[in-house]
Amino acid sequence: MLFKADALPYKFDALEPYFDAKTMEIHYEKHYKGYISKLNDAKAGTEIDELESMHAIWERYSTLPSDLQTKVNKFGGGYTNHYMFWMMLSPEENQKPSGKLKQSIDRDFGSYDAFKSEFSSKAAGLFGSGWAWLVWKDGKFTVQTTANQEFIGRDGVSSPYLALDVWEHAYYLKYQNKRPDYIEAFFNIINWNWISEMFEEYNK
Ligand code: MN3
Repeated sequence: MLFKADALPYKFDALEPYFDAKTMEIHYEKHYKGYISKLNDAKAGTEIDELESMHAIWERYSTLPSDLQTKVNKFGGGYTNHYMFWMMLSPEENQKPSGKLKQSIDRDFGSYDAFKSEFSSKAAGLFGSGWAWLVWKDGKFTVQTTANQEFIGRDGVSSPYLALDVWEHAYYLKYQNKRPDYIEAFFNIINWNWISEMFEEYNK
């Protein structure tokens, strides 16, 4: 059972000028596909080789031998995180959370702007490579970060509703060392319409 890259729901240049086409192309073609190929190699011949989704692999994660866990964490995390990241971006600019999602963000952070400020500062402050997340757990939103490709939902109880890749490969061509500028740009192209629908669906 070989995993394949999911098609991007927009073109590489669709997120310009916020995310440039060259970065999107390298990120998708080289980094994202690289994680999938390494995951396929890592799971070949193991107990998870016949599982048909990352969801099924994460459900088994805690029972796996530690060397396989390490590989799933790196490459399965790279696959899962990037898939979420692609889906949470949209060429339709300047969307905002709506419905239950907006209500919950307002309740847990005070306002959208307060949420954005906390998310941006934690993403900017993350040392080295990793991800920043808006996470729903036990009926409450928080902002969390993870190192390298660790998937925040690996514990089975944390549900990510926003994912931001803060590895340098995600922004260095356009933004060089200015990670805060990349984070600010990201907030223009978040697919809040889809995220709001997803939140509504999972919290009926
Ligand atoms: Mn990346």
